[in-house]
Amino acid sequence: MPILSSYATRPTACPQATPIATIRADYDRDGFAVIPGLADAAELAALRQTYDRLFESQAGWGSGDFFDMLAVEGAPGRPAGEAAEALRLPQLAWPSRYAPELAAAPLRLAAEAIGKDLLGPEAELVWEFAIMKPPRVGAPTPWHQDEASFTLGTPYRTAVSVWIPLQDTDAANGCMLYVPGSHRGILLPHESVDAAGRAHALRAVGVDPSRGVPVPLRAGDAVLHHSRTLHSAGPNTSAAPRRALTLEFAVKSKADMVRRDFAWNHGKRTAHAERAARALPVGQRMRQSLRRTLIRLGLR
Ligand SMILES: O=C(O)CCC(=O)C(=O)O
Repeated sequence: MPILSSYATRPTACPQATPIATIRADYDRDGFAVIPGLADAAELAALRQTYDRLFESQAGWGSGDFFDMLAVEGAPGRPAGEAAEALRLPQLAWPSRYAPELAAAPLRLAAEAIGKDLLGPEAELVWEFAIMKPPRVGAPTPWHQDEASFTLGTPYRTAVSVWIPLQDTDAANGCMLYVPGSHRGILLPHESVDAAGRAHALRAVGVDPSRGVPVPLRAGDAVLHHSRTLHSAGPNTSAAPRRALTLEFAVKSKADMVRRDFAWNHGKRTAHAERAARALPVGQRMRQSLRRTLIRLGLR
């Protein structure tokens, strides 16, 4: 595959940027690769302010984009209307909807260049989310493979995620952990973190956590991973928030469309997906449902 561009065109971020060939070799061997110097300090400082504004205001709650990955909204003892309880793993999907400046951020363009380097020029951003682990109570991110979340109609089977922390990350505040080489193994069965499938997060079944390698990063560095690579992140025991942005890239194609849901996604009805459905105009909701039916019947 041709090397199209390089994030090394951003000399202010890191004068010794790693050549894309090294990133590719690490990624092919391990299923993840560190990218030094993806973002510069000023960009990260501005982004931290944006995060704090978005998470404090719970931007995107009504449209279902804001939720706690582990919580079961509406369960006995939990408020139904808003995330008033202590959040332990809040996520905001599509943060650039709420902070449009993110769409043109230099770190996003640099990540996209790497996505295209690895997957080809047709690769595009397919998913974007922000996670904030609150100080002291931020929960671990369960072991999972991103592929387990690809639901019926997802127009790709493989994706590359670029994980960009907005401050230093280590074992104390929840750095990423990866099982090297797991992208070449099978997709493990997964289960919802709550038995009724109301919470967002999935966890892989049968993981040996001792095989996980922690990947601490300096602010400005990033790490990318294959959609089958087993990964998790530790709790945040520090006194400061741990903020991170994930940008996922893939090549969409009809031939690669997911045409059957995985068993663990069958009964999944998350509260935030219900909020999202309620926020959609009826016509759009009906078109979505028709599309899913046609895919299921093999007519699309
Ligand atoms: O930020 C985290 O805690 C986890 C992120 C993650 O699982 C991902 O980017 O795929």
